[in-house]
Amino acid sequence: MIDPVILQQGSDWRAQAEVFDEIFFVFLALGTLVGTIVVAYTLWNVYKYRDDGNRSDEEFDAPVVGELPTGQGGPKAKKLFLSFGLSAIVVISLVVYSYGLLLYVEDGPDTGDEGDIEIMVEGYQYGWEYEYPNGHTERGELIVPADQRIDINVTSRDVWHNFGSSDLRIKTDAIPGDYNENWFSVSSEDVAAQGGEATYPVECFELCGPGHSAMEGQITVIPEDEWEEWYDNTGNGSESASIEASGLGAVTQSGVSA
Ligand SMILES: [Cu+2]
Repeated sequence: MIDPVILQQGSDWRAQAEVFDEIFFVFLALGTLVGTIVVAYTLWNVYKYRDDGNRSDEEFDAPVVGELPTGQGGPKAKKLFLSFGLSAIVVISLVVYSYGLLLYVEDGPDTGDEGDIEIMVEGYQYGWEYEYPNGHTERGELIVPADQRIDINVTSRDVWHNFGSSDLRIKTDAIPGDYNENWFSVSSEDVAAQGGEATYPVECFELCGPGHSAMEGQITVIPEDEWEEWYDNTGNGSESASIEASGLGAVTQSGVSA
């Protein structure tokens, strides 16, 4: 039942949490390195050019307001342009690097011909309702399979909410009349590591009324075969039959579009 191509692709997929953790680590490491160099160099200069009372006023080359301390092409100019050049290279590299990763986060992994599972998420005062492609609805707990890209289409039936799960690093505005898309994917390794059922708390991240802080939900990820068994028993008989007949492809074909 499980397409080997999907599993193959699934192993290459990276969860949003992994991508954001990597970006965070790269920025932290680089920031620490650059910060250490800058602070150390500053302290060294503070010591080197300290006022020990032996310097005469004529020698002192004080900075002039409104002028870059280029020293007319001397060693000061080299240092100035070296530091400008290095900063530009570091900043431009970081922009290109993080923009590339954020494009992946925006688009999500390529699911090929298999499509993906699209679930409508509707916020209300105070809770979450999920609608599966076969029309089955759940409240509070969103049950999804591992190794699949799960697309969520988030909206609200009353006021502004925000559907988010910190552990999965996803957060999407829920606005009445508007549909915001996001995706997540949990590997079967993660599910196995959590004892066959991975759970992630869901919270509302937009102050929406007196019940806001209690507006919680949960994303439950179970192995794909278990999920298919569960999913086949939801919805009405005829739809379940068509899913059984043609596999998961049929599920995604009938995906909710908005
Ligand atoms: Cu809310």
